[in-house]
Amino acid sequence: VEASVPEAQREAWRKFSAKEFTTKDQFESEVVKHIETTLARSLFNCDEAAAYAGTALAFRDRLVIEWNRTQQRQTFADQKRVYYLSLEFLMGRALDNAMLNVQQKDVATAGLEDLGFRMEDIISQERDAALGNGGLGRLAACFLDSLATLNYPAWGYALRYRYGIFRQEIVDGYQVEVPDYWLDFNPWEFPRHDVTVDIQFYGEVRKYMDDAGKQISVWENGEVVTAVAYDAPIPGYGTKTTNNLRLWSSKASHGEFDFTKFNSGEYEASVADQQRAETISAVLYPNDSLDRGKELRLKQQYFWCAASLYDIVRRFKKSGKAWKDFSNQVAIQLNDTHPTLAIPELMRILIDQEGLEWDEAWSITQATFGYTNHTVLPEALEKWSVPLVQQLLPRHLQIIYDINLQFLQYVQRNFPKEREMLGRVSIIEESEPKRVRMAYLAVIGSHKVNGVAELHSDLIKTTIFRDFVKIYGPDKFTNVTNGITPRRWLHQANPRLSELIAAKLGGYDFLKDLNLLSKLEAFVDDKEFRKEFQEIKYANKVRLAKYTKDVHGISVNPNSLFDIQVKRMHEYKRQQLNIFGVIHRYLELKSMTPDQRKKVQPRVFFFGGKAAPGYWMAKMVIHLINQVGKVVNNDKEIGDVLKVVFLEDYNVSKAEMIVPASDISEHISTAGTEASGTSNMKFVLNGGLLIGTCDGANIEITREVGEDNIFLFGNLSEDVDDLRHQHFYGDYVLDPMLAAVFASIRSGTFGDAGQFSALVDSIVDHGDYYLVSDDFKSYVDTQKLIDETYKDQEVWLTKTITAVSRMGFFSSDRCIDEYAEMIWNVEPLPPQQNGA
Ligand code: 8GP
Repeated sequence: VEASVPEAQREAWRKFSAKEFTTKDQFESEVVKHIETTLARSLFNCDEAAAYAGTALAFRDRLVIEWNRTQQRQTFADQKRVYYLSLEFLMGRALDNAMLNVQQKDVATAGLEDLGFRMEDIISQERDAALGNGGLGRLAACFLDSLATLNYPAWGYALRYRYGIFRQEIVDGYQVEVPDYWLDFNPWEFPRHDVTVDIQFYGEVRKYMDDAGKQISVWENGEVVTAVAYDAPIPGYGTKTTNNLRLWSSKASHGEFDFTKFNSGEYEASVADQQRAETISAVLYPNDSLDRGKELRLKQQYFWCAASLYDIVRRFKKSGKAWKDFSNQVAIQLNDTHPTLAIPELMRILIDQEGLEWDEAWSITQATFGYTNHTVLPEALEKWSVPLVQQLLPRHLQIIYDINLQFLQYVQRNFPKEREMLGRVSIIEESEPKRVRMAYLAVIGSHKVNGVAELHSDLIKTTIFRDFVKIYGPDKFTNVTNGITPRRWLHQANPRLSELIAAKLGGYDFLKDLNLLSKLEAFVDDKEFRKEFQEIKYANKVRLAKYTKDVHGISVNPNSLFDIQVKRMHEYKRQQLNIFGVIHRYLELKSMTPDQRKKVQPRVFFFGGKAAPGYWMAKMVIHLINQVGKVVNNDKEIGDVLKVVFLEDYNVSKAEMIVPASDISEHISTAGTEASGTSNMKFVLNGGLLIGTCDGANIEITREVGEDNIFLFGNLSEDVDDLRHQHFYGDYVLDPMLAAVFASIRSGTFGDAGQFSALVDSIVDHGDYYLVSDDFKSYVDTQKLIDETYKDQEVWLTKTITAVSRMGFFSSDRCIDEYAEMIWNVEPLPPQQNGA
């Protein structure tokens, strides 16, 4: 590696090299310097926003020092790196995380107090980086935290959306979407105007024979858009390793706008190109599990894949190694099928630009990629129309056809008697128009395919990828059960619980080795510990109750059982089952005498989550929840016994407040539909119990915490097909309690019944695809059991403490070690003691 400063002058550099603050005074001096100079403010006009900015910049400087060192170290060490390609990184806020990971929050808290500010107020000034929809994006964010914490040389690659996931407002009980422009002030990103890549679209492919008689393909005459890199530092916890998240932003390739057109009076045309280019990275698609096949989305995917691969290849080529070493230096993980175009793109680079033969290029490609599947829902599986791909990426379509040809020939040779299989496994679906099945391309182009929880990984092998298991053998398919970072989801979200655990275990090692939590079980009968544990839960509930009052104007009693379901709104996640259960409870309460009602366990049902803007049914459920809340919360007869709250605009930073406040949280998807779930893990880790179906990671959570410490209900995934069949042939009876719920909705108890008819009809008349009726009784009975159990607070407390102590398995650190060993074959690169 070439250094730009000659040896003789380096002494001066070393002497004046930036240093990290370690004391309160140094911190304050950094903050004040930034407020006075970077922001041009003073003590006379420093509001909380400015104090946040100063604090963030002080910490940013600190991160940058280690970030630079980490990148140098990784370049010198020249060992294999991981590249995590994800269209979504749902990061949330960065400041609190940075302070805790570099272990300087206490210093900063004291420093800010000196300067006249409260840490809480400063933290809450930051906007969430909401570059994701839900689970998949948040998982990617947890993985970055674990990769850095475990010292793996790793980069994330994504798009720098100008608008993240929309902000949700509830107006008259309906969801309204508001754009999330989050880049007004973002101290965490570094524009790299010198790191750009020109990305081509459209055009055509010219083929010719070169002098040696080899066929050459040239992709030419397209439109070019420039990708500009923006980098963000990702600090590990308790390590100096600070990795990089690179986000690509799109801009017109010829700079600002077309002056020739401008000068000749075509003002609008002169900026049109520029705007078209910038549109590519403008907005995150807000569908959490529906593929709409829009051209702009395909453009985003290619733009991001091509820029990232160019970057990765450029870095590899600097090392001067031979191509056969590529997959020893580079592991690329495809987070769902969104980055699948990286497969034909790498083939194009290797063949068209680097002149490799097909077979060698293909074996490098397969050895480089791994693919993670996050869903079996058919509507979520990406399929791009062939004419669209032909037009936008003509050379890639040829390569995809070539990959398919080779693959189908292989299948034919090995399974000569199974001719129907060819049509089933072809990358090209013979529909009208024909479509490219991206999941198949991802499976074929990767050396490992993984699901995200045991049940899910088994299901993909017997459903969507069944033929591929036969073709490649079972070893290509594996499982890595999801996890969460205990730094954000325990230490940051629930500092008092983290502190209590540290006090019992003799330090914070458990944040790096979550299995140490098992030692907590020894304190399950410790009176003092139990008391503190319970006090912390209560304080967290008080905080959520206060928020509910301040923001939504609804008073809730923190002594009630807090029941929470927060996640994207989707029929398969069955928020409708929950709200129907609430209505059933309300009807029961109404039929009781006041004395009987007094004996009922008071409960607050909290809901939160966004619906995709075009997902009508999900929006209907939001509306029903709000309508039920309106009726129930204002019913004097009911009082505190039942409350219903819809928490507006659920996001990562709100989750940090909501999760620690649960007694029960709901993870009640139709069995076989939720690949894993990750909030289930967060809730248990924070001392809440689950009500859930036998689905996704709920099953493994049950195995870890024990059947006594979770409330399972409902039909099993192996019975789902039969039950659906029975619905289809009218061979079933609607659950009578549910029928009563529907009667009350239809009678107008919750407002104009017409608006909910589609929701009710989907269950009564249209096959009840998500089996709400089949699971209703079991759900209601289990909720009763929860009420009974909760009445004995000592029993409840024992369950929650026991469950927390058994959650070690669900750290995302465990996931990353599994990926590293089974899929990537990479080693950590810890910083040296001397800081080099
Ligand atoms: C989610 C799965 O639904 C969830 O079960 C799982 O825990 C999570 O991924 C992480 O593995 N899937 C998505 O969030 C998803 O498919 N999002 C689409 C927007 C791409």
